[in-house]
Amino acid sequence: MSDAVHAHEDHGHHAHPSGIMRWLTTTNHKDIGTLYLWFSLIMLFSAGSMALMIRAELFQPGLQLTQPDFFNQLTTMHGLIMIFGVIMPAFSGFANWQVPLMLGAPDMAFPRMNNWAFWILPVAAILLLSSFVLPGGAVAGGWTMYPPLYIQGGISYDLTILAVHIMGLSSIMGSINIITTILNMRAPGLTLMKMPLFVWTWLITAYLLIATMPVLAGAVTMLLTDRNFGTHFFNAAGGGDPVMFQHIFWFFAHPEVYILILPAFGIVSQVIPTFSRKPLFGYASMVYATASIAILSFIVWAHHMFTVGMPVAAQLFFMLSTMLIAVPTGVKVFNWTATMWKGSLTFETPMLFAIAFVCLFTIGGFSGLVLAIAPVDIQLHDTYYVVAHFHYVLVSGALFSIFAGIYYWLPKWTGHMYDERLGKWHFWLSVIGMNIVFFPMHFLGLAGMPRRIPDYSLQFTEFNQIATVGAFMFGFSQLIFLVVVLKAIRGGVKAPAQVWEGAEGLEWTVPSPAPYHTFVTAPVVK
Ligand code: HEM
Ligand SMILES: [Cu+2]
Repeated sequence: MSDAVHAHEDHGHHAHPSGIMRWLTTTNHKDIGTLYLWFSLIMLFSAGSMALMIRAELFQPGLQLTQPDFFNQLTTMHGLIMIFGVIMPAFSGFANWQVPLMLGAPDMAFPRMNNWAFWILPVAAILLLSSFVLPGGAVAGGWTMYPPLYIQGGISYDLTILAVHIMGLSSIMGSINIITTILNMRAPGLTLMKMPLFVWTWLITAYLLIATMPVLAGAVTMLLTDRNFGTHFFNAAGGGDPVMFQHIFWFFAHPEVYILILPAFGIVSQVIPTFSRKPLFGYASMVYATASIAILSFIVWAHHMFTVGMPVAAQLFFMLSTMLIAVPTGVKVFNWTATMWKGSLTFETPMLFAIAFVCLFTIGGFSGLVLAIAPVDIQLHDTYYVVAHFHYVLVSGALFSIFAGIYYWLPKWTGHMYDERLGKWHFWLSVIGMNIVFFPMHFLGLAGMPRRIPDYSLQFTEFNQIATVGAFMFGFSQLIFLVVVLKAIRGGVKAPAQVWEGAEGLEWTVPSPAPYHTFVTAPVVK
């Protein structure tokens, strides 16, 4: 009894450790958000340099800089790290910083689990990156991990499976935390249908993660036992089926692509109303559209495998269900446009990235619809057209929304305004560079250039050269972003609590920088 009382008194406000121990042991949602965001930025530069090596090799036909096997390691690790190491952790960083602030909650529901969810990520990153120096090099079978390649490879394949398990565990812990926080820790009066859209999109994303990460874990565990323990799940010689892997993998990975985009929809839905000085058009329809996209994402997976040979009825089902996703997505694009309609618009950097998101993500959505047409996809599958598609949705979609969100909330996080002039330079160089890299890839794909090859036929040279020039332009302009962030951390014009004139939400009621502990007593929302 007295022990319990003692323990209760002890908990709370003693001085928290400083230096490295502050970060290792932190249970503070803002610290953990910052850790996620820095981790993501470091991974962006490491996977980004792999992309530049890939593009440098592809500047000319023939083999210049890399051997084919190393080239395949670069494309595989680039994809794996960009998805699991950059986009997902960045969104977790936003969730940690913003969900409690937007809900008027003092912290996340499970602060210690929050600490674990982050700190196992660098372990996974080290497993992945260090495999470059192991015998046989890093994994080279593509981020999609298809057998038989993934059954045949060396030790790095086992390490990658372990890394995928760790990253999945981190996502599940993060999601449990986010769902519990949103459902239980909202300020009095903040009903679900009053929540900021960013919180809504993360709530739905967290459910997607909990539903699909175990599927991925199952798939890679079966790979592991096929590799090491004599099972034959995916080995045709032993009665297994490699196509079964593709079904299991894409049952995870198509919802996964929405995990990579729903929080982006959330960020853009915060930024556009602010700089339009109007409330979001169609709030409720945005919530329902997000939920519909999430539900539909479970029934379209085989659009990634039209070429494996499936009954016509199945082809039709997956083609039409995929096209159905364009309806709620169209609702969203309509609502963002309608929010801007007759608003008093201003074009600060967050808004520029958000507008670019709406325009360019839509291009990616359209090329997705083209790919969804089964007979067309049989021509375009595994060509550069697919590469163009997913970079439009992931770079000008997910990544641009992350930039929009960083510029939008950086003054709240650091207490300083970022350098608007440098921000605009970063925006324009990124948006122009990005289109120079990826737009020509549509033409390359239509002309038949396969993806994942280090060498190509002569007729593809010009578009590849253009793409490589754009890639270096895009890549190096990210250094401007790094400078902007560092400058804002070190100083600059002091940011007021209400950073943006038109912004609404509880995060703008606390000072900038947001104090270490906020909403110790809950605000009341009317
Ligand atoms: C209207 C929405 C969308 C449609 C109709 C669509 C459709 C498709 C189809 C049919 C493919 C398969 C192409 C092939 O391999 O032959 C594909 C590939 C892909 N999509 Fe989408 N998509 C949409 C949105 C998205 C979004 C939002 C993301 C991510 C943020 C995304 C990421 C990807 C990726 C990464 C691949 C390539 C997977 C791989 O083979 O490595 N897509 N998409
Ligand atoms: Cu898909």
